[in-house]
Amino acid sequence: MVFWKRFLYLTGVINQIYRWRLYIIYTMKAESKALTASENNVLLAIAGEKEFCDPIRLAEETGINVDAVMQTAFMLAQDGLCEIKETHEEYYRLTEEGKTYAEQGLPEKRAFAFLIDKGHATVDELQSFFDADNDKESKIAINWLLRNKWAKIDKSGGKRLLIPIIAQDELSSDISDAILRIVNAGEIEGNVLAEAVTKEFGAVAINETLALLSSRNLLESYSRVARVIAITEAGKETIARGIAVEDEITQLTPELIRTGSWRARKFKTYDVNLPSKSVYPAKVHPYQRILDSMRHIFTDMGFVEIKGELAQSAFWNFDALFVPQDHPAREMQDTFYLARRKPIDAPEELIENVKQMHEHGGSLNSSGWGGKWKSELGEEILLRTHTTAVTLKYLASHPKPPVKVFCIDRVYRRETIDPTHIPEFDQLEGIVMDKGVTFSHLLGYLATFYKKMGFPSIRFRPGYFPYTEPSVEVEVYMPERGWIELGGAGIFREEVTNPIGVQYPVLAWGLGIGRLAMLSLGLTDIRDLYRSDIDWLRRARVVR
Ligand code: FA5
Repeated sequence: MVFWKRFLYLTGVINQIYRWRLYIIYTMKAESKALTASENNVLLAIAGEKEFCDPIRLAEETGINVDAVMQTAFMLAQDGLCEIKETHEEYYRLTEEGKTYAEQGLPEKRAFAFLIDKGHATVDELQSFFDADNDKESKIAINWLLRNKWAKIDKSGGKRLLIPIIAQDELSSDISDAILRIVNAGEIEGNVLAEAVTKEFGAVAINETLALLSSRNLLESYSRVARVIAITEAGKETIARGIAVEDEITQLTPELIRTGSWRARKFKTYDVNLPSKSVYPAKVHPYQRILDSMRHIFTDMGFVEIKGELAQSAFWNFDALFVPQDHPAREMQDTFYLARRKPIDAPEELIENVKQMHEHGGSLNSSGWGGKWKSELGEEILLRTHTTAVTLKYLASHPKPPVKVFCIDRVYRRETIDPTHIPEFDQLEGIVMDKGVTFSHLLGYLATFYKKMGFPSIRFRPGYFPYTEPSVEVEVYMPERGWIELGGAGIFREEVTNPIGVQYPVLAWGLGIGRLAMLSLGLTDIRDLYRSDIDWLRRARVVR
């Protein structure tokens, strides 16, 4: 009994001692954590510097490349052995056009010197001064001469005469040429650029000129991260204690696998959270991705995609859709017409039906639009103003139910350009024709589509289109912008379906894709979709 008591007491003590040993070994190991050869190398180099130092300097000292130095420094910083400070610096470089002007001078400056030299010049003379065959530069020059109020146009003598309105020496404080020249020497950091300009012109503000040159697409700015590194107290202590260097494998070789020696070796771990060099792999354009997802949504709902001609007859674009021949949308100022006509591309009987429908409502209980329908107006060729022309033409050649098709394509309108209007844009058109389809089905299709596109809040407002009854306008809600109109929809009137031989209800919609894409990509200007700004493209996410 006594023996067993002693035995248990002793094992308890041994156990306790063993635990202490583990504890002692563990804490000692944690305090003098082994470093890899390169960590050791970099830490010693950092310790050799009096203050924060540049990774390029450390690379020179250690013989390790800069990226590897930074990577190693991040590892050391994670263990608290060094500290890394980051600053973001603005850099500038010239575009191709900027480089041209840096060498030749800005067009408006050259034009101004020419005007001062001659006293005045006609627009044609100025054009010949630049390039008689290409008026791009002379147009830029005139635009900026007038905008800067350096010259004015005088039309009194029957000719458009450009006359300088300031003296040559008033331009001596203009720093735009100098900025282009300085940046042309190579990419340059903002403060260095400001210093160089100040040296030539004295203390001047350069930000406004930089913004102007950027908006003219002559100059690009981009941000760079600068990092500096310094040793910490913990780093100094580690060095003082003596560093245990441990060899880590960074690359697995066939040799290591074949011999099995990898089992006894330590591998360098990856830390995916460490900052790394940005790479910009090729990816599908964000706008194209949106078009593709729209296609998927409709094909998933059982629709088939169709295509149609870009140049349509006015007959299919307007008349067959029961748009009256004196409708304002048909005017030259709204529609791009081609300078030719063609016989209407539809069977004679169908043309006759449309004519009857316009003149007196055909065989329907409708009065039509009255007056005389002129086939020559239907023969005009135009760039389609909506994709409804495409679905309607398809319907006319497929009058038997069911029809469930969609079309994603470019349309053209003479528009004043602004952040939500452009003259070339894309529409998503769709129709469903079948026995028993109703207005609720139409609203259901649209609500489903917008929900799948990431717009759960939508509303329908009563609308008007000459070819649908009832008609609605579809709006989506954006928290920071309110309700935005994205498309039109309705059920085709019998005045449209009867002449083409369709006997069942047709649900139809035409949605603006550009506006939807703009909202879904967080843009505020529809034109940005087509500008392909390289920084924006790089930043655009592939997965939302
Ligand atoms: C139409 O084009 C009708 N054809 C839609 C339709 C089809 C109604 C079938 C009924 C049945 P609207 O002109 O409103 O409608 O244009 C539809 C959408 O295209 C607009 O809501 C808008 O999102 C977009 N859109 C119109 N003009 C422009 C433009 N200049 N730039 C960009 N998007 C535009």
